[in-house]
Amino acid sequence: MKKYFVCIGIICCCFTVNSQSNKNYTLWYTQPAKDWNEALPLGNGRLGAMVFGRPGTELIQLNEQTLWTGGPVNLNPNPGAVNYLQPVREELYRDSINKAIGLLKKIQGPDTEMYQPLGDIIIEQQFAGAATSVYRDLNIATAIATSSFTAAGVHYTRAYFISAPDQVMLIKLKADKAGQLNFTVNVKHELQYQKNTTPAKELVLKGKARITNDERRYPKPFIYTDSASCDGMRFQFAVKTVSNDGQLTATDTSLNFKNATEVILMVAGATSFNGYDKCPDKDGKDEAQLVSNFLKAATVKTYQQLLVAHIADYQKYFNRVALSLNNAVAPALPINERLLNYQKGTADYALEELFFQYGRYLLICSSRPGGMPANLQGIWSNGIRPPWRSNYTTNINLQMNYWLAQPANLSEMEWPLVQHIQRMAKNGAATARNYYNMNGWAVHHNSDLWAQTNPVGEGNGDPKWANWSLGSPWLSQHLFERYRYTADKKYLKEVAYPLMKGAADFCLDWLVEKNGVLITAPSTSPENVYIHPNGFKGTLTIASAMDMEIIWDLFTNLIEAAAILNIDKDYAEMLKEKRRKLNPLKIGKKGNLVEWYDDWEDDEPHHRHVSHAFGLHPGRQISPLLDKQYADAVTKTLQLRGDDGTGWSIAWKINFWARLLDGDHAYTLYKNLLRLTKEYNKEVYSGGGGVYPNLFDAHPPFQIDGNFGATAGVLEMLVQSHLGNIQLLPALPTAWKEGSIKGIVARGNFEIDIWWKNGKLVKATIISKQGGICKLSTATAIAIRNNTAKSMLNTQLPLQQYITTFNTVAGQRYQIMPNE
Ligand code: FUC
Repeated sequence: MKKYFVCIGIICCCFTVNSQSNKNYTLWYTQPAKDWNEALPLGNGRLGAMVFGRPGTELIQLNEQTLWTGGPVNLNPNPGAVNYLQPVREELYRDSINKAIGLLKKIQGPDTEMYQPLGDIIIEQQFAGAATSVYRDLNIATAIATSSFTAAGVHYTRAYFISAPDQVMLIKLKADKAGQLNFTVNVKHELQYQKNTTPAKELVLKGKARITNDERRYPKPFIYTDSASCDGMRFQFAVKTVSNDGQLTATDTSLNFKNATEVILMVAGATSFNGYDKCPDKDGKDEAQLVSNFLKAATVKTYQQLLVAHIADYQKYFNRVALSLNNAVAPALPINERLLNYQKGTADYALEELFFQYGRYLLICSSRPGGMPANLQGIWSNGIRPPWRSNYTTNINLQMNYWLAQPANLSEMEWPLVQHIQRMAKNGAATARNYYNMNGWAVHHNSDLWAQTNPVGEGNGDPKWANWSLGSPWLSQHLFERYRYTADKKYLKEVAYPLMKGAADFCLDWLVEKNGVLITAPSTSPENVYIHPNGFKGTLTIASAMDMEIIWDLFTNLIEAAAILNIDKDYAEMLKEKRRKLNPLKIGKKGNLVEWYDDWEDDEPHHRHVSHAFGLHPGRQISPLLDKQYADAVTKTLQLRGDDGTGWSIAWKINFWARLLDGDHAYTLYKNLLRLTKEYNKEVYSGGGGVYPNLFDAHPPFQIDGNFGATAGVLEMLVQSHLGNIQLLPALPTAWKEGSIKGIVARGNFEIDIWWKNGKLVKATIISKQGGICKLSTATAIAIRNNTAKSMLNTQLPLQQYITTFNTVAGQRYQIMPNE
């Protein structure tokens, strides 16, 4: 990449993209956004905005990452819960599933809180005649959105970005003829709020979130206080004018600009959130002071300085990875048209590149060190009752959000997840104790800003989701995988290992020995339903395959971690023994991997969850490179589940097929995900999982996990390292004949660039960040420069692979060439 002086809309600046990738990285449209799913997302991790690009009534919908209903978690709201586990088990062992379900509902606590929008900015622009040449875009290489239109011979342009270094949003409006810019700025919110203008002509909106979201007990209007001890979270945002060459007047509730040529607005927002264990009201931060500090600090700088700092900060992360497929050039069409053409079969490799990078863009914009993890919608949500509360759902969704972080070279962006796990481990210890009288820490189906961990459902939730209890071991996988990628032993010792051990303490208490094997009871296979041979439909089981695989994964990771840290030898031996006794995975009559305690039929054969394939991905228990029998069984299971589903389900399937080393099948799923979802598409297909016109993943509704999961899937197609060796191009689709990936990260902290042609490796380079042994696995023999590497054909593997082992020095780059 070279340095370029580039103009985007009305912004000119020096930054490092070439003009082709600039085109490839732009989502653009010739219509304003009709609805939220057409608007374009901006974010700095904390502050988010959806920009509609409407000429007359522009809408900028704002979010702040910490704005949620509620307050600190009540850790023991259901003291009787602890008495029910044994009765549940007894009913379950007798196959009286309905009785077991009834009793299990008594081990439930409150539902989670809800993520809330920060409010709307409305820019009412006056101009003569109709708006023509309407255009809007988002450039994900710079994280800048623009919009423009022409009216009565005047060309109007706007640009928008949200700065992470300066914590403010900038909006620049411009007319190409002097004095033609006339508009009013207003703000609003769906909750109760106040607005005013200050003597400095800042427009301020102040509001308060509900302390409870419980609609059953508190129907509309919402109750803002339900206990004397804590009130809901305060929030505030302000719009300030930082440059204006026309006349500005302020009413009590709006700003009016007349006869201007260029106006620059700055937006800052904050909440009173002061930590997951503090009342956001009486112990809250001073949100007004925060807003004022952000504005004061940023207005000292010029627009150009803010812009340059924003681009430099964003590109520090974004530019680490580049994907090129078949030398693709983006066609000169808006994204919505490209999506429709693509679905009809027109190849659009540039769209495939863009969608891959969009996942990275969204993670950089929604998950920054020091902040919260990306929730079900990242940070972008416009309803006060968002789908699934826009919370953290831990039976797949939160984890999927972070699969890409390490291989996509965005390690920093995963830190909010680690910190949230630390908070959940604290609350989860109380949950394990208060609900089950067990050790360690437990996380159930949902969490939120307040790090809630209890089984949800409030006594009415279906246990197939509400009582799923293995969140702590699954989340612990991320703790260990972070070590595997970064090779940071200090982190492993001080952060990951103690948390993983706490999760294992819970699992060790949760497991029960029955007929010589260890089982979990009660157990579910998240959200799926079986048909029992006796004819009834059930959700509760014993030792679902997923439970066994998740616990296998945690024990395996802990055994490895103890060896790496050279500690806890006896403990590791005990875990090995427990792992050996886990109820074994079974192969069913259709050749499938058995999901339940026995080989029962599914009520919904194409169910979106494929929980029992956990051992294939994200686990590492099943692989065609380890055991053909189980790999064949999981392949059969995936065939039975089919290639459709909700957005995240399709995204998971990309990863599954990549792990099965079937690049073409993984690619079929990637293409399925790039279908415009049903509300925007005349071509009807089942499920509706796909994308919206703004490339947000459609569950439907919008759920960001499918975006992140798809990017992770492409990374799995190009490099895998979960089994210890680094596999170069393990699942390359036939259609991607020629291409390159630069900056992808493999476990061991190796940063890799790969070039291929006609489906074969042409060259690769590997930078060793940490030093140590590098084990490469390739389809052809290779030679390595800069080392005395040994290359040998490993005939033990079921698929013929060349394994090349060599020692690396930290900071060195190694060249890999096919040895033909
Ligand atoms: C799980 C999934 C749903 C949805 C929700 C947020 O419950 O089964 O499909 O993704 O999480």
